[in-house]
Amino acid sequence: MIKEELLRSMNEAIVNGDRTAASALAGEAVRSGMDLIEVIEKGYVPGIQKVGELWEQGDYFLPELISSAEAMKAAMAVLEPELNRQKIEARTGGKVVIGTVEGDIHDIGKNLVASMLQAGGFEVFDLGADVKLERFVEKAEAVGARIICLSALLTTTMTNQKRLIGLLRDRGLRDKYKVLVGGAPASRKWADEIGADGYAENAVAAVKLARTMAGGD
Ligand code: B12
Repeated sequence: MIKEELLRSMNEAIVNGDRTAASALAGEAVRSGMDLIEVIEKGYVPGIQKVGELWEQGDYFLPELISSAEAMKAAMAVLEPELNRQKIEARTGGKVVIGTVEGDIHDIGKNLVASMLQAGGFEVFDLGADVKLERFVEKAEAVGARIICLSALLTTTMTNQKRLIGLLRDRGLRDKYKVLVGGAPASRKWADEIGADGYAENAVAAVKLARTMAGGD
């Protein structure tokens, strides 16, 4: 299959919630030596974005969303080991603790950011989704991370990004960590408002931002 066709098929596999096709196409991309960042950003991510639009228009319901989310995970399960193997840039950027905040189970975007950070040379400690705020701090302290990445997809849970910053401040740890926030409802304005160190709108931008943070102040 030519590249454009492959990217389009990836997109469709996610929209159709077809796990088998999603992972088979990912396998094909790996075998043919495609740029896997491009595969994720131009093949799979537009698919899940389209699913979001269909849900917003009332054309998709929860079962479709779940199938699409699973198809996305199936593709990432194939791509991730290869991304890690390639270590897109073999320089270690330091340690990052990442998770989706308490009360929020959305993890597709967070997983993408974690994979890209890992591929970008960071040592990533992924706490998963619906993570208690305490755990972010405990883990960061335990492993000696410099960066904490908080994902939130709900307007009701994004306030936990703010609470985490408050928690660090209360413990006298605020200056020890760079706190990066993201997820659909977050924005640069929100990051400024809550005193976060940075915001990025997608996984590629998140890696760039983390590099800047790791490199200096
Ligand atoms: C898939 C999906 C689900 C799946 C999640 C599966 C999974 N394992 O993640 C399921 C079906 C389980 C689900 C459940 C729910 N969902 Co939902 N879901 C979505 C949907 C369609 C797509 C989200 C997604 O994966 N996007 C694709 C990824 C790639 O994008 P992303 O997450 O934004 O991540 C990118 C960037 O934001 C950024 N990023 C992400 N995290 C971070 C972190 C950092 C530090 C940085 C720098 C960057 C960064 O990089 C990522 C990669 O490029 C959105 C619609 C939408 N427009 O977002 C609704 C949406 C988020 N869900 C919504 C709702 C309401 C719910 C439910 C409450 C529904 C219900 N009634 O039960 C539950 C939530 C339960 C809970 N407690 O969490 C609403 C939220 C509304 C709001 N304003 O709060 C949305 C917006 C849909 C809508 N318009 O109504 N959902």
